[in-house]
Amino acid sequence: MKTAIKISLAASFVFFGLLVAFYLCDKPYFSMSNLNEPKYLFFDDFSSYKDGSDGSPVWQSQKTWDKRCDWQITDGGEISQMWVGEPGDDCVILAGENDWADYVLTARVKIVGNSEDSGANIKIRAQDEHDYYYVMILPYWDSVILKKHKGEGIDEYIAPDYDEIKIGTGIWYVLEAQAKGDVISVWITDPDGVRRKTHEIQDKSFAKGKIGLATDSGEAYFDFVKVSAVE
Ligand SMILES: [Ca+2]
Repeated sequence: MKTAIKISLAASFVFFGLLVAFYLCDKPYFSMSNLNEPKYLFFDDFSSYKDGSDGSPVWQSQKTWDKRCDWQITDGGEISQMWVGEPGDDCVILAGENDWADYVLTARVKIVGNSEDSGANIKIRAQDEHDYYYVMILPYWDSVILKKHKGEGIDEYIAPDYDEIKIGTGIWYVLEAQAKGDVISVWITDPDGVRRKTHEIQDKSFAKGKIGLATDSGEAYFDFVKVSAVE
């Protein structure tokens, strides 16, 4: 009798464990690979998508300036965007939740091509395709830029550009954009592993919002996108 109870208890645990495992596997922000990193609000290394897919439904490509850009998961397990529009066009893709407030977004970013306008950026506290903070790297100008975008076509500098770095093309950089209260901070890590703080400013425009990736007049790749809560 006791053995029978033990066996049925064990079976219940196994059944319940499987249920939990299946539930977690189904969550887009909670792949089994980040079970060891529970502090992430979000993690994507793009390894779980089919080549050529667009990252949906986790990532939502935005229609900006009446145009929706094509984003693609490449066979390297990165998400990329090949620019096909006019100079100044922006391709934006968003993920995450509207109520994320204090967090740091980390992403690997690589730009291919080096026209005067070509750049890539990561966005924090995004309300929609037009309203957010963003951190952009521009290889032609060797600059890291922190800006705010409010409404269609309105771009606002909220901090001086950081120019004390060489931004190469075809090379991975790690960008970190942090929002904590009204303080926005930015770091960049170069291919040698040197991490520099490029910005720390105060701004109250956006208190919460999603994360985003974008290209400006160029082709760029993004990988290892992580969002960690900041206490
Ligand atoms: Ca990857």
